Formats: sequence, structure tokens, C-alpha cells
Amino acid sequence: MNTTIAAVSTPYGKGGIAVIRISGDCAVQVAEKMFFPVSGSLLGSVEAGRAYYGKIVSKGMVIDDGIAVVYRAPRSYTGEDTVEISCHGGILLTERVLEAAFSCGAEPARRGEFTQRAFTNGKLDLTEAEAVIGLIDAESDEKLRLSVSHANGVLKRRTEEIYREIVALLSSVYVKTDYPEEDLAELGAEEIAERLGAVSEKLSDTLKTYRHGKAVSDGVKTAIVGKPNAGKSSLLNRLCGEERAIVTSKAGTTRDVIEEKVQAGRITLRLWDTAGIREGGDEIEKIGIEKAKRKIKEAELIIGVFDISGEPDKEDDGIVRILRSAVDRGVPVIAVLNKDDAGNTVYEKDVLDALPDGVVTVSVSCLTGNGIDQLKSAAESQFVNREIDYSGEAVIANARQFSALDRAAECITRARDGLKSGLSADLYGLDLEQALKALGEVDGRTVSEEVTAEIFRNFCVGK
Ligand SMILES: Nc1nc2c(ncn2[C@@H]2O[C@H](COP(=O)(O)OP(=O)(O)OP(=O)(O)O)[C@@H](O)[C@H]2O)c(=O)[nH]1
Ligand SMILES: [Mg+2]
Repeated sequence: MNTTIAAVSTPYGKGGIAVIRISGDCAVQVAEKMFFPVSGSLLGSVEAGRAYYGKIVSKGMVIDDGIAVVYRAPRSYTGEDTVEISCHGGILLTERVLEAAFSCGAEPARRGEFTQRAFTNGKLDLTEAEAVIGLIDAESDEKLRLSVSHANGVLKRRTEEIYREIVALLSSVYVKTDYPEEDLAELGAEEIAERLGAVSEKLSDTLKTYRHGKAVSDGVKTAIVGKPNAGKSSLLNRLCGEERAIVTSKAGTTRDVIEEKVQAGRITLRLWDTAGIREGGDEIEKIGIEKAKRKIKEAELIIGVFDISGEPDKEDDGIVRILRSAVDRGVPVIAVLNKDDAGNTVYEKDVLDALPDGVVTVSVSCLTGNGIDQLKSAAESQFVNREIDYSGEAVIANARQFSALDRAAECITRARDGLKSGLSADLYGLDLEQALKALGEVDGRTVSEEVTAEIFRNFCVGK
């Protein structure tokens, strides 16, 4: 018998209703002792999936009236017997209803434990469980679409398809030993090579979607850099539509890194406004500049801001060097030519000439807002450059899925090389085994308990 757990599944705070969820082998017995349908029947004998109005009792006293729904295993979210009790959404009242569940034998649920149980009971795989977090966390329609796609099993099916193909190839390699149930005839080396090539291609197509998926799901770490007074904080404020950072005409205003999330079309930018980079400055400014330099190394997109109302100087040269090194590292760079309202754009050409190849440029006025939309689309198109049909195409949404698929792809490449160089089947077969193990981590079939525990720790209590 497993333990029976209970938690409040609605957010903490006052509301119209709150829902207390109880799940486990004794869920119905627990609920039966604290919830009494007005019809007079006991919860243990009511019809599953129907709402029953009744009284909620704690320590022998009616504390509220509400609705209970009983779900019978395996037809519930967790795959176990589950009861959901809705009561009025008072903070203390909800606490008392939950306490009643505890005193009737339930234990407090850990974060994400309901979903973890659903995973353990095979109701969802890991990609679908992660999609549940995505659905709850989504702050953009695009992330919602991506999470719905995973919740509907699109990535799970893609993984499954590749998994099955590798099993089929492996079974031909170890026909009689490891996979007798597959009962396949041995394939020729040429056919195996060809089919492995197709597997590689599928994996690499899926891996390529991570740039898109990450930008939608996690957001892009974006450093706004430039010399003091270039207008970095003004740009941050324009992008997020509020006076988030202090703007003054004094060079060296920003010291600490200021973070803000904004939506740029389909992607999320995690903006960092940083201290203007120059030699000198007081102790605090120097610390700020060091922080800015660290953020530049960490950034996945760099927005270099130049003030084109003044002649470029050696501080701008320093920024150009930073942008060049980012381009060399393969980090996308956008140069913002700011203050184009000032009616003095003679220096624009000097800045453009100094910029390295591969830098996208956008003319902007943080004063008037001109060019801000173009900047957002320029940022978006660095990461998302085509329409994706989420109902059919599997898009990788997180680092865990990427790393597992990437390892699977490496193993397939090794197996193909082995096959090509005439390695014996049982040797390249080991690479195929490793590929299967890595793929199994995506949907969770070969994942360790510590990894799943870590994933479910990101959930809220009650989910
Ligand atoms: N005319 C004009 N002035 C601007 C524009 N953007 C910023 N400024 C002005 O430029 C000055 C510096 O702006 P900030 O946004 O504080 O510049 P910063 O790059 O954050 O400066 P530090 O934090 O000191 O590095 C302020 O006086 C702004 O009002 C613009 O597009 N046009
Ligand atoms: Mg600033």
C-alpha cells in the first residue's frame, strides 16, 4: 500500500473556492471521514467522476459545505484513487479542511508529488510532466502552445519513434540474445547503415529545434552593453514599457545589473541592463563594470548600444571589441544606433563602419520609441525564423531533453563510424545500447530517481 497524500491544489490566498486534493490507496477512506454528502450516502459508495454536495467536518464540527468528486484508480490524474474537495476559499478555512484530511490519515504531499505519482503510474512520461510545469508557468501564448504540444505527447511520440527504430536495429544485431521477442531477421550492413543515417537525421532535426524552444520556454539571456550614457537604461525602460531603471544625464548612473523579462514576438528576452563600460570610475562603478563584463560572457544575445548623436570615441572602440569577440564566439549581436531623434546622425556611418560583420543594426530613439518594434523583431528573428506546427513537430523545450537527445545522437554517430570501419556488430551494438539509454532519459524510462526528484521539486505543492 502506498501512502495517501493531501494538499491544497489552488493558490494560497482568499478566493471563491479552494480545492483540496487527496490521492492514494486510502484516499476515499480519508475523505469519507471528513466529507458527508447531503444525500446521506457515504463517499465510499458514490459514483466516480460525479460531483456531490455535502458538509465538511473537522473534529466533530461542520466547518463548511462544499463539493466532492471521487476518482477511482486508474482513471484519475495520479492513476490512484483520488478525491477532490472544493470548499470556500478562505485562507484559514482551507487550512482547517486540509488539517481534517491529515487527521483522517492523509500525509502532506511534497512539491509535485501528485504529478510524480502520475509519472510513476505511467499516466504521463517525463516530457508530459515537464509540460505541466510549462503550462502553469507560461507567460506567453507561444510558450503555452509549446507546452500544450508536449502535454499532448508530441515529443514523447517523436522519442518513441526513434527509440523503436533503434530497438529494431539492435535486435538485428543481437538477434537471439538480448531482444528475442522482436523476432527479426538479421539485416545487412548496408541497410543498417542507411537506417542509422535516417535516425541521425531525425535526431539532428529535433536537436535543431532547441534554439527556438529555449528562446520560447526559458527566454534568451540578453545583455545590454555600451559606454556610459549611451542610453542602455532608457532602452531597457522602452523595451519593458515602464520606468524600471534610473536614467540620468550623468555618466555612470547604472551600477548593479537590472533584470527584466520582456516579450519580443514569440520569444522572451531576459534583459540585463548593465553599467556603462569605461576606464576609471569610483569603487562602486568599477564593481558594476566587472559585473557587466561577467554578464557579457554569460549572455546568449548581446545588444550593443551606441549614441550616434556624438562622435564615437575610445570607449565605443572598447564596446566594438566586446561585440567582435561575441560574434567570434557565435553569440548573436545586435547594434542599436540610439538617439536618432537628435537630428544629428553624421556619426551613424562611423559606428556602422567600425562594427564587425555579422552584427545586425537597428536605428532607435529611446526618447520617441522609434525603432523599438524593429529591435524586437530583429531579436526574435535571431532565434525563431519560421512558423512551427506544434501539433506535429517536436520542439525541445529544456536543457535536460536536449542533453539526452544530444548524447543519443553522439552514440548513433559512433555506431555509424564503427559500422563503416568494419567494427564487429556486438561492438557498435554497444553504442546503440547507449543511444537507447540516453533516449530513455527523455521520456523517463531510464532516468534515475534523483533526476525525477529534481524535476518534480520545480512544481508547486498540490500539483
Ligand atoms: N535625445 C535622446 N536622448 C536619449 C535617448 N536615450 C537616452 N537619452 C538620454 O541619454 C542620457 C543617458 O541615458 P541612460 O539611459 O541613463 O544611459 P545609460 O547608457 O544607461 O548610462 P549609464 O547607466 O550611465 O551607463 C539621459 O539623459 C537620457 O535621457 C534618445 O534616444 N534620444
Ligand atoms: Mg544606465
